[in-house]
Amino acid sequence: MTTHALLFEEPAGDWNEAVPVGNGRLGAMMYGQPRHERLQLNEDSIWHGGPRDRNNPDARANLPDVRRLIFEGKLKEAERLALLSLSGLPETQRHYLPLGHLLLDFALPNGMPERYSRVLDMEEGIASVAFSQGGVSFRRELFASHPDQAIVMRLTADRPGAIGFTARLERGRWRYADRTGRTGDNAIWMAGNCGGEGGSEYAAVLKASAEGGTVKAIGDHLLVEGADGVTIVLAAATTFRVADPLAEARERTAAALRIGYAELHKRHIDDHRALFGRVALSLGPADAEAERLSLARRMERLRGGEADPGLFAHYFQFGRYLLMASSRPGSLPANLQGIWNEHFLPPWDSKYTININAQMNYWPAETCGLPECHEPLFDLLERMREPGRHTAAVMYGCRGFTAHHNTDLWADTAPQDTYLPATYWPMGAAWLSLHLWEHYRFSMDAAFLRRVYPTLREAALFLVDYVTETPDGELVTCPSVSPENTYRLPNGESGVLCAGPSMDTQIIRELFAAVLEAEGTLETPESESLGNELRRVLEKLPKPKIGRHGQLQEWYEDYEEEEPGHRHISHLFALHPGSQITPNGTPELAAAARRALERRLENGGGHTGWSRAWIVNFWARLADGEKAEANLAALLTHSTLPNFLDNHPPFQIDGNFGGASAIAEMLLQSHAGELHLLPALPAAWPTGFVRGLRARGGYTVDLEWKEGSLTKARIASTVDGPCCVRSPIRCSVTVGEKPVQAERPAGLLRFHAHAGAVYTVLPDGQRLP
Ligand code: FUC
Repeated sequence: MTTHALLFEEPAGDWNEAVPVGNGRLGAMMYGQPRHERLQLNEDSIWHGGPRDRNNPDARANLPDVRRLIFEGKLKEAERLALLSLSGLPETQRHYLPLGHLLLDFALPNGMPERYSRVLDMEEGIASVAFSQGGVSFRRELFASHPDQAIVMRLTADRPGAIGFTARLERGRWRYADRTGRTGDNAIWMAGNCGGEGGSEYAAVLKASAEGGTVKAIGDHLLVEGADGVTIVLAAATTFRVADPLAEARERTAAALRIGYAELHKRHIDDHRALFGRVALSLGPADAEAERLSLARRMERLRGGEADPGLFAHYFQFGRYLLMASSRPGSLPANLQGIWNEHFLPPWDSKYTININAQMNYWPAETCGLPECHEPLFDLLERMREPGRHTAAVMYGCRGFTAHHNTDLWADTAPQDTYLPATYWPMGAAWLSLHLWEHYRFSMDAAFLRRVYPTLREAALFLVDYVTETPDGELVTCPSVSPENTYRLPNGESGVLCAGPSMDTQIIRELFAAVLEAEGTLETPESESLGNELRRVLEKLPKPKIGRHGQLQEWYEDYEEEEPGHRHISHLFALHPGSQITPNGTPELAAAARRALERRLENGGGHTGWSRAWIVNFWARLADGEKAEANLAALLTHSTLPNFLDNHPPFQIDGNFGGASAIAEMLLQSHAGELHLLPALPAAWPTGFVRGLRARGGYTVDLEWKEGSLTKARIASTVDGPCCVRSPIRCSVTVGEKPVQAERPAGLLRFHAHAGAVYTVLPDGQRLP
């Protein structure tokens, strides 16, 4: 067992106690029951139904009236007309489905299981179960191999011939597989249609090989008897990617068994460690006693107020583990449940909610050293361009491409639901496009920027056309919403549709600034540049406003809100993940953002996992380590399931990713043109180190601290350029033993960094060890 392991004392009684493995495309939740093992299975492209054009053909004709009614304050009339003319036809997108279960029924010696243990080893990406029964020790190891595109389970016992079980694949009582059977004498399969018009065909194959004993396929069961050791491999596919999913799954399982367990295991561990091992984090002295405790016990201690910084470090690494397991090059992006969904009608369809949730999933991708895991999101965004262009043209008569607050497997861009506070929000593509820009800022890869510039440009172009003039001559989005909050007019009427919610204006600023900078970097010729159009809009965008409570205003007007503790905190986008508000650069706005955040919290905010995770990121950006740590503790104690997965409730994965991102933000920030070292270090983590965090500008940063202050930083630069470090202690910089010339205005250290060089930053008076 490695240092990053989650321990469980008992088998999972339900899904919320089972542990996840995944390779980006295939996922499994392992229960670890000695006699009746259960793996709940997913394949990322198993969704109900096919692609459709759901754009409402009556949108464009009614748009001017919807706008007029909003500006006239006739909210109910505006809502009614929006509901009729802007909603998708039909109202919902597609939903994600489980593949099914692998059920293993074991023949065990008499007696009760003893010395039971269940472990999720995050460093190796292996879930395992061990117990003894009737004097025999049994062990099962499970992983989802990315290199071999299969789920692999190895079963061993310390007595020859002790392993026997039957295995079958199923989809539950009310969604039986369409077809099942055996193939050859050691494999079984199930296949069918995902359902709905245009639904994909899916197939899964399970194949086994044993040392000693026998393996037989009978009917649609596998029967293993008297084996010393067994390897089972499972593959699945759909027509979303391949023409013949059954043939594909058969070939994958056959290829995996030909490779053999030892090699499968090695290839998996090499692949997994190469990504996982990039970042190391310690938030306190090694605590061997805590590391021996089960996760349940540690959570109980934390809830009782006991300190356990190591558990926060595990939460951080679990977020990284989950991103690797649910989003790898070639897979679909991590959805609301990552890839782990057991429901045929999952909460919120287990799809991509793009007014916060999908974006939050990817916040740790760059900072936490997993930039390639970001790629599936870019692929989805790329697929959204064509439908998004159509939506922009048909619904709004605009150029460019747009999407609303959700998308699905088919990159659907038409509005989802008829849920007024969320549905009529045209900013989904713009926000997602900013992820391309972030990827560039971290890597400084100009070839990547050149490739994605057309997408950024098209997202901006839509907004150039979409914004409309207020009576005061400012340019705002309309209709839109401040996701998903409700405001009250002075006359008592309440509503959600509005003109110019702060978040939209902030996203426009961030996106347009990105496009302008990209055009500068890429030297886009004047004739092709969007520059003039963007600058014309930027000049007329409303400025951020501070409202009557001293809070950053959520809407164009200083409305009262219906639910002041609302889970969405959209108007703080400019603080995080945006970069327009910083305590040093815009202190007044930062104070107003703080006030807005405090008001949410004073009124019961942070009650969903993802909302709490966003709050921690905000506190980190406000450089308040104590508040960040307290809210992180609340995320773990109030919004985390027994298997460490985030609890909305129910399970929703975004909080895990938002929490991991927040821990990185507490230790290092780079959004303000400087490397801010330990910006929000709480007193609870006085000693520690982090290695391998990535920063904008092309840097990788290691930090060490003691007694709450920085003792050493190591900055590896991949590009030539000015480097600015912010640290509360005066520091100097060297390359090896050689001092580097630097300017040192208060709190800052400025020097010229060279590509390939590694810089050591030490507080004054401290020498290299
Ligand atoms: C938004 C949020 C909900 C939930 C859902 C998936 O609608 O407001 O809290 O996260 O997405």
